[in-house]
Amino acid sequence: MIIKVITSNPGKVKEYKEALSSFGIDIEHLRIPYDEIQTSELTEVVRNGMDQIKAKGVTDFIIDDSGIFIDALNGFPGVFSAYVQKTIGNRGILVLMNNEDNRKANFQCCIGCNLKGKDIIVLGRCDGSVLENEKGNEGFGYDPIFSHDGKRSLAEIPMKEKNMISHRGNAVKLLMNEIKKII
Ligand code: ITT
Repeated sequence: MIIKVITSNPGKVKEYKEALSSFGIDIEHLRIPYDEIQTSELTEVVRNGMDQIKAKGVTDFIIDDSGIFIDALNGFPGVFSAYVQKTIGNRGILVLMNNEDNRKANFQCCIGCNLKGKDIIVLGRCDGSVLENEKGNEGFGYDPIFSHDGKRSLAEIPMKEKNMISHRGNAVKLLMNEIKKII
């Protein structure tokens, strides 16, 4: 089975390729632009994005909207994570977190999957913390400043290991439970 992964983010493509191959699913990467509506819910962004893509006649695909939610910043940047990464980046987040004792944060990944005429939406989560400094060269985006175990950043662990514990890896597990019901 082949599923189209629609994203502008090459880091996500690599992770889906690895995570889905263990379930015998191949991916085809497509870049199809769609608007991300302004809302506080990742699931709403995904639901609306799926409708836009289906309206173009595309089927059997995955889209993914993810974000980091930092407790001390009342969940910021959350759904604005892409914009914040592009503007102030990881360094800017570390500045906002300067002298902050509560480093708790969670990463969330919402996958919208259209398969065999059905829509599936799942939300995976990874709890952890914002590190004091950027660490590691693996991964992408916020990986150098987010840690799931309080020690290593997600950019310091191999992708296979990241997929075992990450928001995206957890979302893929939930997705596969649903896919098994329809194939
Ligand atoms: P698409 O919407 O085209 O898929 P994007 O990079 O804009 O790509 P998101 O809006 O989902 O994707 O991502 C929000 C931000 O969070 C963006 O800066 C990503 O690089 C970052 N991000 C997403 N998943 C991540 C992960 O697993 N680890 C670290 N950063 C991540």
